[in-house]
Amino acid sequence: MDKTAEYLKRFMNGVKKRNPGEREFHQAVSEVAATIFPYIADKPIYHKMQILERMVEPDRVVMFRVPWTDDKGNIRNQRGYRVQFNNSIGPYKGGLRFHPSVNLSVLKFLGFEQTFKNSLTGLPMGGAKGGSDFNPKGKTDNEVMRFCQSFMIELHRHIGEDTDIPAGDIGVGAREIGYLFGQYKRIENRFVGVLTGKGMEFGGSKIRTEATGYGAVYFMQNMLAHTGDSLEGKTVSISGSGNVATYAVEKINHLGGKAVTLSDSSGFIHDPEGIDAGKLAWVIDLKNKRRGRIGEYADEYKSATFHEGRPWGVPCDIALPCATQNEISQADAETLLKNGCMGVSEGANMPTELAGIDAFQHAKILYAPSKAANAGGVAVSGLEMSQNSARIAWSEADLDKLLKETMLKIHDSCVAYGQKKDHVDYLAGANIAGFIKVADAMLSFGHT
Ligand code: NDP
Ligand code: 2IT
Repeated sequence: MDKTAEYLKRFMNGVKKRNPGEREFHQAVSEVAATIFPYIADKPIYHKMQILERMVEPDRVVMFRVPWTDDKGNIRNQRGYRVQFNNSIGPYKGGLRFHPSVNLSVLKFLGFEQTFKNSLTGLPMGGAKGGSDFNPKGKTDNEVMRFCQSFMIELHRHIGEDTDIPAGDIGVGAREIGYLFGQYKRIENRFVGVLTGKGMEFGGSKIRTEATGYGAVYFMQNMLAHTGDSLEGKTVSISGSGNVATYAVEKINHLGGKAVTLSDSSGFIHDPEGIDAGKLAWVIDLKNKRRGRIGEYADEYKSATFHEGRPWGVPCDIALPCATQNEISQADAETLLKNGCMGVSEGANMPTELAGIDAFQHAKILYAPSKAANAGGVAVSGLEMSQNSARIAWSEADLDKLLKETMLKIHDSCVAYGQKKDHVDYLAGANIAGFIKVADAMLSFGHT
């Protein structure tokens, strides 16, 4: 084993020992460390100052009880979290996830990834993530409101417009952000941009709702353009049917591709005729208002069929995983490749298992890791913060232009650090480009 491989192995053993049982966190660190160790092999200052060792330790983890009362009058208890991972380049920034699968490992992987992602955007934002094991599914609006209010009673002491600015993620959309913001404002008696993803009436930004899905498609468009290709006429398989997935479909349609799948935790629909604007509006209403299951699409549109499982067996040119972590296994990746998939842009965070990533990398397809591909969401969150601080509101056209420019800049940073002899390694490029800014800021601070 060479020296770099040996350091990497020792480092990962240490991470596993210090964070027992945190499978998702180990996975995220391992993916990053495998590309950073070779990069810093000839840069002793990063070793001497223990930069990577310090980067894998969150600045702070807050865990708290969230009691709330359901509509029947029963007292219920959830666990709330905020993982403030790294504020070297700006205030903590990252979403809140409400899902029964939320635990410390999941939020630490998300906060760690967020630190690199936010660095890639070029904006001054540190990394954080939070949330709860609360399940909004099947709850009434009043129950969700009472939960959000109780969650904010504790969270408010740890956040602030220059300290930590949460936003949405799985299970936290416009409704939840409204309840959370209303409670913060009431407790603090201050109207500030402490959350992003706000409604337009109270300081939200144009394009923020669309930004993650649009950005993941812009990133794919940039990778294709780099090889002289485009999205025109491409068949695209998409997972999820929430915020990221639906706006990815919209942008695929704008750019001449054909989106043929959507999914949720009950299964996926396949519509070979394509999910056009009318069908998409129906899905958005189903998910945001009626809060139904994706299978209902196949009852409404006879061109579609519903299936259990994930959509990766449907032949496609491009795959956009936009649901959740580890939704593409090694076997799924091999199926995609066998069916001719030439590009993957990760709308979700860490949707591909490590062995699946290896399969994509080995095949040298256009593979965009989540921290680069889905950075458009937090980038527009950063622009929402700027607008709030300046008390102004930019136009949709200006913000879409800034989003496009940001995704192109991130693409070009990945190329700058990931160019290999005959292809671009976007994974290494994203990790190294994200690492440098945070690491160099940490060097400036000494051992803080
Ligand atoms: P939403 O809550 O709007 O939608 C989530 C979608 O994924 C739903 O269709 C949901 O199905 C599905 N899903 C969630 N968990 C699972 C699971 N365990 N198995 C199968 N399907 C699942 O979330 P978002 O669209 O906001 O987030 C999707 C992904 O994108 C996440 O990985 C998130 O971290 C990432 N992301 C989000 C950003 C944002 O701005 N919102 C920014 C960057 C990344 P069901 O309803 O059945 O649970
Ligand atoms: O994973 C993510 O980047 C998000 N959920 C968005 C974070 C944000 O602060 O907008």
